[in-house]
Amino acid sequence: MSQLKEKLQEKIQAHRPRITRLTKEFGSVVIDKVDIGQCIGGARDIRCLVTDISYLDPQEGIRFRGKTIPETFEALPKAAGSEYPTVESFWYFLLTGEVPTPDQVKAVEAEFKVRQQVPEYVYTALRALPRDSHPMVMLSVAIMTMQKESKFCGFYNSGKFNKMDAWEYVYEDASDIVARIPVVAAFIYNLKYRGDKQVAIDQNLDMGANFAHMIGQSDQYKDVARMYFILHSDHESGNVSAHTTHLVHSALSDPYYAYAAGLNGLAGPLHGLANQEVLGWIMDFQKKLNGAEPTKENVTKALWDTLNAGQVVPGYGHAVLRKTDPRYTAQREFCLKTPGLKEDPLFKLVAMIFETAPGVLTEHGKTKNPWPNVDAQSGVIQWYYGVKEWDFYTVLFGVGRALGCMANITWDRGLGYAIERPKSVTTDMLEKWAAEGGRKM
Ligand code: HAX
Repeated sequence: MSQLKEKLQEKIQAHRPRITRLTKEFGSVVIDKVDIGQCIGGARDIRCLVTDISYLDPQEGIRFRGKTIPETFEALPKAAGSEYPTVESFWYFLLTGEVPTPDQVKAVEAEFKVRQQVPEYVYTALRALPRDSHPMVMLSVAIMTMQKESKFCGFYNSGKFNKMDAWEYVYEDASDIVARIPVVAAFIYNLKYRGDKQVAIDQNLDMGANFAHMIGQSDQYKDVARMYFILHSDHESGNVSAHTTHLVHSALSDPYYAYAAGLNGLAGPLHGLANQEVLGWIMDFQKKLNGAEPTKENVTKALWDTLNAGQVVPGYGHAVLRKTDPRYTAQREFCLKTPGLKEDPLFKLVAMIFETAPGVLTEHGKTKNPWPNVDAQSGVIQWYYGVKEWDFYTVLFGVGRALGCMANITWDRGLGYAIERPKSVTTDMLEKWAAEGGRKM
């Protein structure tokens, strides 16, 4: 058993009695109410999911295992010659809640080197798809194609399946998916945009650095990849991709089925596809400018044109957050400290939208949160480094999100969480309860 798996075993065993006690002794303690608005309005704010991997505070933003983004970056061991941690060290931290030592990080890196070999049939399947398929379709297909490798599924079918050990097989699949997904993403990038000019894995590089290498990027992009994958990893478990992954896995569908489903949710424009939409919106705006300088006035007009056309301003608003997303801030700070990037016209335009959009959205009066989310800033960095194919941006999100979704379902099995099955009601029932001033219990 690897060091990480051993540590995880220890943590899961220590945690199990807490869940047993809560269920057995305190199962009927009420923690929330549900109103008709929440039933119709996407179950917003109903506290009915449990995760210790991350927590999203509406004002403060995300904490991974209790740490803010700056605290996380500060605490974790750094990649050689970089001020950013490796994705491998972050994976250890997400899974266990402990900051790994440099040796523990090395062990995960070595484990990933073995796991990251993608079976050739995945590439054959991807090459057989129409080349103009959306890259998120390709990523989802690639994950589904590998389902036949599932160790969890093998364990389930072995006749020896039991609830106590099931997490170990989820861990195996989860680690395989996390180690392979950047390699698959690089293959898709090269297949779609670089004439199928493929680049072999460099065994000496950590995950972020190897991704940069495989898509033909500069040394500087290694940190972009590390930062990007970590920032996009987890946002507690109610968001569409994490919740879908959790829901599908709750039926004991294996991690391949579960994450392919999560990716399909991530591909929605109100969720992960928003990063592609942001770049599309900016490019449209620039085209309409026809060479003129962007100003606060013409940005304001473009925002109102979008709103008056009944569309959303991509990259702004959030279902939970009520302040600027600290994932936005972390990326903005990366831009501000990177010579060249902070003078880049696209960055300047995004900064101007940041100055303008919250006021416009507040005046528009609909959104509960007029502030930017993670997707408002991320495309600018990719564009600056030459990853200009913006329909690929959600794939980058999907690589990062795998870390959170896979850590979560490993713990779901470790703690034996139940199959998810909320109760539905009819409109007639809602109308009856509305007339009666509430449901009689
Ligand atoms: N532009 C225009 N209108 C917006 C808006 C925006 N950016 N954000 C919210 N609204 C509107 C909603 O569409 C809704 O209108 P209706 O009453 O007509 O339905 C109203 O304001 C209230 O919405 P809300 O309660 O503030 O927000 P929701 O929880 O319903 O939705 C969304 C949250 C993120 C989906 C929403 O803010 C949105 O569509 N934003 C733009 C798309 C985007 O950036 N998505 C990425 C979010 C981060 C993420 O998940 N990344 O993966």
